[in-house]
Amino acid sequence: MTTSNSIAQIREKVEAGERLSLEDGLYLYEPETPLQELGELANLVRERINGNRAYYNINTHLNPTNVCVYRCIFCAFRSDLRDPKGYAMNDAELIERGREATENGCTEVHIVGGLHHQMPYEWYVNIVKILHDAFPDLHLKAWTGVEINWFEFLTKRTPRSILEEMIDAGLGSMPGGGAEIFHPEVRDRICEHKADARNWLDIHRQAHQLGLKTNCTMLYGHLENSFHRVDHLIRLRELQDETGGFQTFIPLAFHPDNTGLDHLRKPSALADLRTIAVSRLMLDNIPHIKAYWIMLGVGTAQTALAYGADDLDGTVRHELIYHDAGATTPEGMTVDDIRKTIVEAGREPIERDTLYRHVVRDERDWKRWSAGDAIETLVGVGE
Ligand code: V47
Repeated sequence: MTTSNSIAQIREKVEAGERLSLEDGLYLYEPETPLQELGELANLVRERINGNRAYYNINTHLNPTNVCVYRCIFCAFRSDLRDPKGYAMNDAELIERGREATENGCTEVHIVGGLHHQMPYEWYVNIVKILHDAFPDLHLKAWTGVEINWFEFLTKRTPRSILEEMIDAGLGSMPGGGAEIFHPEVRDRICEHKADARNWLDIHRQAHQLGLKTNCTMLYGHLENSFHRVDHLIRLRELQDETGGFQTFIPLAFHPDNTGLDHLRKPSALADLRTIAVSRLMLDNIPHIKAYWIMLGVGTAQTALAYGADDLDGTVRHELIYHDAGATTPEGMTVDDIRKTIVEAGREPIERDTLYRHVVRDERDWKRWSAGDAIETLVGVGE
């Protein structure tokens, strides 16, 4: 791999489909590297892989508890065990959320939460099992690598056997959270106690070997520098070379409110676009880059569709992690809103399920949900 020191050299590599090096990534992160041209290159790769399509899904978040043994410095969502803000859902509450999700046309429930001091491993298995048994058509995208690592601690079992049991219970795939920044210079300062890079990557490796698709993330805009970010991207790229199991990369912009880092400012829109574009160029083997509108704001996420992103995530209900940290975006978007956002960006809106199969449904359904009604009909999956 040769190293480039001009955008023209990087353009040549990108046009030839050549892989970018660590040094190329660092160059792209330099403030002097023109964002406009970087965006053009990322857009070229984006269109090569995903054409003019821009994906969204109809989904909801479910955070079964916010009580957490860990104290990650960037997290505003967690609660101490005895804090009045702490909660843990019971079975009836979980089922009610599943019912609400199906009534609103959701194809996916995104389940992550705290690592509760008192809940046994069986409590987490039961969450997947009762939702899957009651709503078998809902795809359950659940548990980050950090949670699986906690279950290892609770059970003294291997991640493989835990993942196998979760799959039997109804787990459909894994979200990408908990990756933060892999490099120990940063990880040890923001979340020293939880799963390290090796643990996180190994859990995703094993999930992929068991046939589960997973996502991956990077939390940026706190104590890290561009070397830590590019190093993070390359570690993900290496695992993807090995397994091919990552579907989507989601760069997560740090929101400082109510966190231990509230003296920091959240990344600017231009910094967000640069990270999206660098990610698209460095991660040449991960098919999708998600501009998570909840975190970026609708305007930046919409712009990101021209800077390498091809997915906006979903309609999203009940998001807490970002809203506790000061996100001012709405707590959900209607299908109508999300489709208009995509069309306005000159892209073709495609509803997908969690595994990126196209969902074909009657337009009247989502028009009705957009007007706030519940529905009865549902979903066919096409290619
Ligand atoms: O791991 C926590 C991040 C992640 C803050 O896989 C914060 O499709 C910013 O991973 N400011 C959880 N970020 C969310 C996540 C995710 C989101 C959307 C889609 C998918 C997917 C995954 O949120 C955590 C952490 O990296 N986070 N606190 C904060 N104050």
